[in-house]
Amino acid sequence: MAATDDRDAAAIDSKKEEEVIDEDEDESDEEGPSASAGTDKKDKKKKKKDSGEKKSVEKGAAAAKEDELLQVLRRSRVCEDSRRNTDRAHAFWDTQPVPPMGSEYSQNSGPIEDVPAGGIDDVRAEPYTLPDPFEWTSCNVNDDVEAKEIYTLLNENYVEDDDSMFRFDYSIPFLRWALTPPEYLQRWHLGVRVKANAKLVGFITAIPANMQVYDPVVKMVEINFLCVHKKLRSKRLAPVLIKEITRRVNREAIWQAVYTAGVVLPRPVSECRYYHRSLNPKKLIEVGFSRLGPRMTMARTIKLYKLPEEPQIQGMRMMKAKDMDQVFSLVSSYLKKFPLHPEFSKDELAHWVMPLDGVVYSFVRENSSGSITDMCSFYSLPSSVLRHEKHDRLMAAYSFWNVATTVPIQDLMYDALIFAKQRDFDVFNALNVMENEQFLKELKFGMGDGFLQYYLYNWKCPKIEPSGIGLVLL
Ligand code: MYA
Repeated sequence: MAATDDRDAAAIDSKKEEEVIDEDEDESDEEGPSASAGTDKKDKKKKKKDSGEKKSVEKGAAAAKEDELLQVLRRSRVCEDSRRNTDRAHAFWDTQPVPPMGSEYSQNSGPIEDVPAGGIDDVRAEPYTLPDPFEWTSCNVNDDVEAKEIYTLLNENYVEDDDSMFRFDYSIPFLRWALTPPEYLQRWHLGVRVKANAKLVGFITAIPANMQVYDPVVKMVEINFLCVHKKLRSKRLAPVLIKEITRRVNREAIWQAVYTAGVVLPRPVSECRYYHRSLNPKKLIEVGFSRLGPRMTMARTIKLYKLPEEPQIQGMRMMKAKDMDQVFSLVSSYLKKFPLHPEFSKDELAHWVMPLDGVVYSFVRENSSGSITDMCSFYSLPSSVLRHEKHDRLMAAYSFWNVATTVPIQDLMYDALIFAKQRDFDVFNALNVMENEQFLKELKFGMGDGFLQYYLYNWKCPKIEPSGIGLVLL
């Protein structure tokens, strides 16, 4: 967090650096004219290419095959491997203020590293050094062209399931919403571009958030959307992105962060699981998201997951702006019972829960005297279905903020499923966080194979059970 030297930051050894440059040139060739600014190295490369074309085609084919195989091996089971192999060394993470993997959970809470004596003046002022072909950029998600660049990078390179059947497909309106809560900073939407052609190949973001962890409320950031282009993987670019975002956050006198990941790193504060409720079982089975159960026919499966057309609780309706004051008191007081939860301002909560078509959906129960007594919400995060002849998108709703005070939470979430089905979602996903265990079984959620680890940066505290997590990151 505080000043470290540059060699450490760009921990890309010279051999690796060359590989990155080569990759970049391959990349540039693909990208057309702006990339053709000739260098000596490139000219030599071209001559070599012409003279041994046939040989290199054969070699190329072999290399491509090898590459393909490597891709298959590399992509396979990243999350599962990381869970099985928890005592491996972490060249980067072992240098960071996070608890080591096998260590006891701390019984008290507090920072792992103190704020440097000189405060932000002790935080280096200049960005970390990237390998030569690359440069930093602060992305403007409100600009249509830049938003599309972020969208494309993520759409083609972001999180996949362990079997590479699905990849998150965050929409542009969703990315705008996720990255622009009150007091967001554009310089925390950090990108890496190839200098030669300006292609965006790396990304990581921070947004501000006040988090209560056990007792203290700590000013933190939420880190999300860490992504390195597939062609630049395993070259230690991710640690440089993480260090640079840490520097930019530290420069604003913020020293803690919260983030989630499917992979196991040093060291989760909580380990949660995904559960899935089929809304469109036929499509889910067709795309391989779920399987037909033993002794089940398609017709019986469809019947099993059938839902009423309309919500069942009297007074349930879509949330409106005029509900905001009451929703704020409802959600703020509810979240207090969880050892880890955000402390929202009213503006922040309004940003996160006011309905935005295609992005976030919120519903409230209004009683006969006009009081809002219950609320539920979910956000829309489709996935691309990879290499499928019939379907290319899976519409997934993700459980967000839910508070039941006058009905059992099972009833409230039953209505959430109905609202999601009405809007053509194929599946409703929920983590086993907050009080979700109370409705998962009864509402026919199936346990997924995905885990989600919650992490705190530069904060030690006792381990938190999933039911103590009052936070959903996007
Ligand atoms: S989670 C979503 C992460 N993104 C994806 O899974 C998308 C698809 N994958 C990729 O784009 C790449 O594989 C990524 C790694 C970019 C993930 N979180 O460059 P490398 C460590 C943290 O050679 P690559 C999300 O967005 C890995 O253990 N570290 O690897 C939250 C190794 O370190 P070590 C990760 O595969 C992000 C090193 O990186 C992750 O080319 C929170 C290898 O680097 C991961 N998900 O690129 C970030 N995956 O040797 C932390 C791998 O030590 C924020 N690694 O094991 C920390 C707080 C910062 C702010 C603090 C402010 C105070």
